[in-house]
Amino acid sequence: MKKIRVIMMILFAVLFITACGNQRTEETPPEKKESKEEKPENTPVETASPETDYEPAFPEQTRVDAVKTEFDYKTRKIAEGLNSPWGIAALPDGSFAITEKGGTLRVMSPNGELSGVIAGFPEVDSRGQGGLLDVKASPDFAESRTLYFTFSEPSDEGNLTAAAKGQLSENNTAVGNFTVIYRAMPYYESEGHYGGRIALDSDGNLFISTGDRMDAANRMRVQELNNGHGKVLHITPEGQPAGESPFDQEEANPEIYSYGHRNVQGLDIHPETGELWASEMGPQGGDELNLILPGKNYGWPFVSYGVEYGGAPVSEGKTIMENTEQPVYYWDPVLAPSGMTFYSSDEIPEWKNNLFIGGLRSQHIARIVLEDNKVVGEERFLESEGERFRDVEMGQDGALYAITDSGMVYRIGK
Ligand SMILES: [Ca+2]
Repeated sequence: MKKIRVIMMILFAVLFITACGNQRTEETPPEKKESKEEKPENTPVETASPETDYEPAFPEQTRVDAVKTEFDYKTRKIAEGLNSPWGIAALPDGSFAITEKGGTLRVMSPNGELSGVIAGFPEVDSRGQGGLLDVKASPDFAESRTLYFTFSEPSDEGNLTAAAKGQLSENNTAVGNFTVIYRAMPYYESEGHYGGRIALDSDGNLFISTGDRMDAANRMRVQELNNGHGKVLHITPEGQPAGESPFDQEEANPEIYSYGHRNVQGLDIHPETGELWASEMGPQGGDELNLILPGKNYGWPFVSYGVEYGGAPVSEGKTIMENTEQPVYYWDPVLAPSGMTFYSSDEIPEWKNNLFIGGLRSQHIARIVLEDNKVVGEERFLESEGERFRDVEMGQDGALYAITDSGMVYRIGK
């Protein structure tokens, strides 16, 4: 009996202390905390109402449970003053090449020191969403100094997404031998939806994304295989088709790898499976994460989880259609996903093979945890900074480096 009384007293004491604790939290206004502490597990990171009534095709396709990084990582701003940076590429010595939309390049040292402005590129059409876009280092960069670029190329007949290569001088002051290797024909007069991301496969060939060029009048081109709009293209360093066409059609351009894309702004290869993944800007709602397989149709403009700006349905308002691929994941409201990278380092083990995607409108970096090609967790980084994250890259040191439209570089890592 005595024992039971003691246990009862301890229980009362615990209850009393807990109640006092609760009282205190109710009275004290909640502190502004980083989102990683705010969001409990087993609820999605997204709490805003969706912009559409569409239902996902499978439960893990949107608003999966939040996850929280346990590792004690640090975030800091390491550089500022870039002029509308668009693409950041890790170089083998730990430094980075960073494009500026207006048509210039900078090199940043591992600790954030910026080189002078590297000019001398051909004219780019930097109106609207155009400009000098992505940059990637060739696998043999240490010897060849070759960088690949995408840019919006102007002409009398409109503009287009072009891919090029050039050699960065040893002293990081110039890019020589600048050569256009591919043009996503035809020219079209528009200031938007260029796509423009580059990913390199294990053979050193390039995947290049292109967009639908923004006008509804041009949209159907993305469903046709005789042009370069709204595609993922697969080309050699010389700009030739890389391998056999996945399409059994005479009229299909042999460099087309996949089609039916609205505006792919992020591309990277999964470090273990070697498969290509893409982030794609949707309209209002319906931003997509896609696993890109050769010869597949990603549905735009027939299917979308978003609606037109203003709320009208896209095409017939369908989210599922035969012979089109479902996104692995979608965001509604939009993330406005831009550049992205898989995390392949051992430095922060719990991030291994996770995807980090820069968000423009959402103003955060999304961490996406994948298992068997399904999304099983989402986390937000740098949510309180109020920045549009244009591209994310993993450095040689296993930290993440993100560029913002306002010209800053953030480092997230040990
Ligand atoms: Ca799609």
